[in-house]
Amino acid sequence: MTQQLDATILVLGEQSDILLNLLKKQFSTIYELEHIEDKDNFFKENGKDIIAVATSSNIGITKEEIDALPKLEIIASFGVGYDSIDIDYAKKRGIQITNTPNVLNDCVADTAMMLTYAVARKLISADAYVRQGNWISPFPLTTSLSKKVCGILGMGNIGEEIAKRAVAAGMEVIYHNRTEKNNVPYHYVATLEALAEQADFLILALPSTSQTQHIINTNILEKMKPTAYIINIARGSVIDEKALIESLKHEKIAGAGLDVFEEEPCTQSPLFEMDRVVLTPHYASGTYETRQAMALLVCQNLTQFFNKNSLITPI
Ligand code: 8YV
Repeated sequence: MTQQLDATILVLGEQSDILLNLLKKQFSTIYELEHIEDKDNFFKENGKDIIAVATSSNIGITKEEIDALPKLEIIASFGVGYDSIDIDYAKKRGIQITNTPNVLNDCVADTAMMLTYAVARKLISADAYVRQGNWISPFPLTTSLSKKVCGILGMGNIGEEIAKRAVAAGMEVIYHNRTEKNNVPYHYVATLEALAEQADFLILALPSTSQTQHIINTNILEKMKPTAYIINIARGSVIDEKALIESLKHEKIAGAGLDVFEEEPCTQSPLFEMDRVVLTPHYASGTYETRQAMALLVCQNLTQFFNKNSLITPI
């Protein structure tokens, strides 16, 4: 068993028991900001002593919180995406930041494929069809994956895992990325427009940055085939959701599988009325195994930091 470190961690936002339990096991003092009533007073009293923060991709950290922690040295984030952290601002202050890449690649790629199968084979409608006792007539025909073109936008570590699974499904993989990768066997398409034109399934696996904000907009959606589907396991911000809804309404594309939304949690949307979409609650990494591995990596990074060793997954 690892020895508990005499160290204080400030946890931001509502975090899972998997992360909290591990933090409590490994570090002597854990403050959960979410459960502190007088937050201003907490920052006044303790802010100057806190050097380590644990947060997550969905919570991040605000500039005000960074400012209220003048001795902050490390932000350990649970999640691979770090669009909720102002990295430049933190780095200017000399704060180190870690995330949890790679340990979630398999589950996120599985989710991309699960949504791909679900939209193509109309899984949700087919399930309802049986449950509602409608199986007196045959279910309408659905769409095959094999021999179809899977266009991946963003050939990073997650994109590569999606590509392997798409190949296993008999698909032809093409991709667009900021730069062509010389270590992947898939056809590189030089522009997003051309990728959108060619893909039968356009899968988004790119990070959310100021450059990728609404990268999927009316112009790109207009390029897609009316028989094509779009799958998003990246971030809601990469799609102009209003434009997507319009495109689905007017049958400009065949359907969508979405794990992420422009506003999360998403509790109401015109998408809810559409049976050509399959929606999941930003849960791509949400398996016991992957969340455990992510929590462990957060704790390992913090342990390395307190022991003055090099960080495992610095940003
Ligand atoms: C997490 C994610 O579910 O890793 C990411 O970037 O979006 C997800 O894996 C989420 O951030 C956990 O809070």
